[in-house]
Order: sequence, then structure tokens, then C-alpha cells
Amino acid sequence: MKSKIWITSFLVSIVILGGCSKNNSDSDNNMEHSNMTQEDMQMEDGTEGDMENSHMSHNDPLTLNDSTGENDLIIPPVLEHEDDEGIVYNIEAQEGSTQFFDGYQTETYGYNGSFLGPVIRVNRGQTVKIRTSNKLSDETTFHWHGLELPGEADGGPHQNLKSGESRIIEFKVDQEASTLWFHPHPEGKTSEQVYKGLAGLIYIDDENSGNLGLPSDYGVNDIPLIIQDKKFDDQKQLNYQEAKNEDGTIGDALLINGTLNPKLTVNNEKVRLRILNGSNARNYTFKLSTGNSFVQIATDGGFLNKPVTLNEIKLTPSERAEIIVDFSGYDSSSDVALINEDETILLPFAINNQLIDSGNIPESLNDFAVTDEERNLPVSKKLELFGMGNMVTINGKQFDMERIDFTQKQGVTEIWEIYNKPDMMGGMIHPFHIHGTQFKIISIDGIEPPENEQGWKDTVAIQPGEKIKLAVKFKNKGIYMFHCHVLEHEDNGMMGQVKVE
Ligand SMILES: [Cu+2]
Repeated sequence: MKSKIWITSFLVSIVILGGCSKNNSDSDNNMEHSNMTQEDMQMEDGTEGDMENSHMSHNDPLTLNDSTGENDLIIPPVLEHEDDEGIVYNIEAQEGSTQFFDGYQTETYGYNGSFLGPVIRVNRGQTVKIRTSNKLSDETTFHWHGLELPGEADGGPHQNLKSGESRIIEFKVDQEASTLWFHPHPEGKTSEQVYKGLAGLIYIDDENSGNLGLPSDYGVNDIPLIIQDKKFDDQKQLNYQEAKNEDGTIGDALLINGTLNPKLTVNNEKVRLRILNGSNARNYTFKLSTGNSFVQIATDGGFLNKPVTLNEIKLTPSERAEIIVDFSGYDSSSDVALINEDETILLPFAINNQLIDSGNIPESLNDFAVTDEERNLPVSKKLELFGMGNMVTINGKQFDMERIDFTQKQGVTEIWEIYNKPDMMGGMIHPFHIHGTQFKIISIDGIEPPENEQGWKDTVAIQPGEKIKLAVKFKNKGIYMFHCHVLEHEDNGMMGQVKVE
């Protein structure tokens, strides 16, 4: 029944021509307006909706509810390791139930718990063993998003674990300090499993991160924020099949670290927020309600060379940013919150009148560089992202586990050119992700990326009509996925494989 309604609304939305982008006229557009009629433009103006989310088939995108701030933000535990033969962490995918609403138990998935997972904290140079166990009743995989490790440990769809199975993976941490994450990646089932709660963070520390003097008191002034939107049904369940949208499932309920209606209490000091857009499909533009600026210090895969002052930052699914907000100018009477572009209150802050001198943010954080050689390399791989719903493709093809789309030599940099080909109705942003590597954005439509994207990335937001050049190098061998990180697009086949030899 639901699917019939969905198909109908899908067709209607096709007729309404790009209904999803309706309020984008005053923001950075997800869609080109040049091919829209006057009528469409008028429809845009009169409709409340979601500025951020250009879903062709969401002709009535769900607006996010404000956080009332009634619950303290949950801080995920840091996973302890058992120090036998190397460093062993245990990660179990589990089924459980979680209380988001008084009087209701919601059926959820989690790692080592009922919803989301712990933070796995590792040091550069360590050899790490992780024992992964599947206690779900369904198959799953354990994918380490942003980690540069051998393909066989990457946890793509080839490394399927059936219900009840476990596997130990081992790898050397060989990349710089960063905030990464892990989530399932079974073929065709990623979106549902992430939606139900499977996601956790990985922190890599190194000598540089230890010496910079940045806020690093975990849970006090160094705060993880896993941002997700969900749709709870009448019984307060996460009914994925009911909520599902082929162009990306969105919800009206915001969860941060699995907290509904979160607030965060901070001291009068600089606070580092490590933000992960862990949503299936929703894009966010984070701002402060005061209009004040903040600084970004890190991208997906490491520190920026220097702090970049911003008034807002946009993150598409799976992208991360570390930002520092200076609360020293506020007091307990201050009304300050992290908000979305449309002013939705995401995370209100309560401020302790406890002034702490947290020092200055260093002017120099890293030595990231795009070399002339990289800039002058010819394009050797071309990818075209196209389509919508369950007709999404890369180079005209949908994912086939038996097909290797590209090969690349280990340790050799190649230039990948990714084109987000618009369709008659404009198109959508596709967050493009490559497994097993951190890449550099060389150019966006021929122009060098903004300062806050001049750093290591593993996911890049590509606007309709945009052509992006990436310098891509794999340190390890194996088969790696590349795909759109709108999880329903990934499951619908907007994914390919590169074999590194
Ligand atoms: Cu996509």
C-alpha cells in the first residue's frame, strides 16, 4: 500500500518538475534553474520546505523539528582494547531496543549496544586488530569509512558476514590524525542498517594532533556530533520500508549521537565539535544562532593547513568537519545554538559560567599540499553520475559485484574526473565517496576548491552540472568501492569498483 502511495507521489513529483529544489533560490543551489519554467519558480516561493535537500522525488520534503533541548547530549563511550597480541578491539553488530520517547521502546541496531557505537581511538603507527562479530539476524559488513587499509579489510560488500559469523581484521594505521567512522556496507542493505542505528566513530591521533594544543578533553571540550534525521512512526518505531525514499530517506526527527532533543553544556571556553553527517541523505548547513563565526580546523581526513573562519559549513552525507566554537564571550544567559540553514535548532548550548583559558588555536596545523605535478597530471579516469531514484548510474552502469570498473596501480596518483550530469529536471547533489583512500580535490569546474576543502577528503559533494577533479592514490592493494553516499543511491547501484594492484 505504502509503495503505491510512494509510486504515485514519485510520478506526481516528476510532473511537478524538480519539486525538491523549491526553496533553493536564495541559497547555494542544488539545482540549475535555467531550465525551469516561470510556474515552477512561483511554486518555489510559496512553499515551506527544506532548503538543503534537493530530492527530485520529495515534493513535500520533511522539515526537521527544532531540538527542544530537554535531553543532555549522549557522549559515545570510547572503546577500550584488550592488549594481547597487538591491539584487539571487539565490535559487535547487535539488535536491541532504545528509549527515545517516554514509554516507548524503539527497535534499533547498534555496535556493542542498542544504538550507534563506541568511538574506536587509535594512534598512527599502531597495528590494530578488530574482531568484528555479526549478532544481527541479517548479513552485514564492517566498513571503515576513510581508513586507508587493504581492500580485504575494508568491509565492502565482498566481505559479507552472515548472521552469527565473526572475523578478525588487522591493519597498520598509516595516515594522519582525523575523525573517521564505521558503518555496514552489505550489498543493497546499507541504507536500512545505517538507518536503524549502525554507525560509530574512529579517531586517529598522531604526534601532530598531540602537540597542537587544541581542545582535546573528550566529552568536555572535544565533542563528537553524529547528526542524523529519522522518521518515527505512530508506534515510535523506525519503520525503514515505510520511511524509505529511493532518492534518499529523510526524517523530521533529529538525533545527535542518538539523542532526541539534545542540548550540550559547555564551559566558557573554546570547544571543538567533530561533526559527522551520518544521515542517509539529508544535507545540512551548520551555523550559530548568534550569527557569529567559528573556525574549521579539519576536513574528512586530517587538519587543514590553517584554521579557516566561517559563518556556515555545509556537510553532505558521510562528510566530516572539525570546528572550534569560542564560548568565552557568552554566559549562562546567552541564547546560542547550532542551527541549520533554515534556522532549525539542532543543538542548543547551555553555558557554565566557568571561564577557562583555552589558549589560542595555532596558526599552522598541517602541511597539506597539492603539487604542481598533481595539478598537471592528465585525467585518467572519467566518471559520469546520472539518474535518479532506482535508475541511478555511474558511466551508464549500475553496480555489479562481478564487474571491476577500473584498475589502478598501488601508490600511483591518478586524476579522477567526476561529472554530475544534470537531467531535464536539474538533478541532485551526489556526495561522491571512494573507499580506502584520502584524496585531494584539484579543481571544481576548473577552479581550485574553497580554502576549507583544501585538505584530505574521502567524500566530495558534487552539484548538478559540476565537474570535479580529484588526485587519488591508494596506499594498499585490493578491491575498493566508489559510490554516491546518499545511501539509497548506493543501494540502488550508483556504485562501482576499482581494483588496486
Ligand atoms: Cu546520489
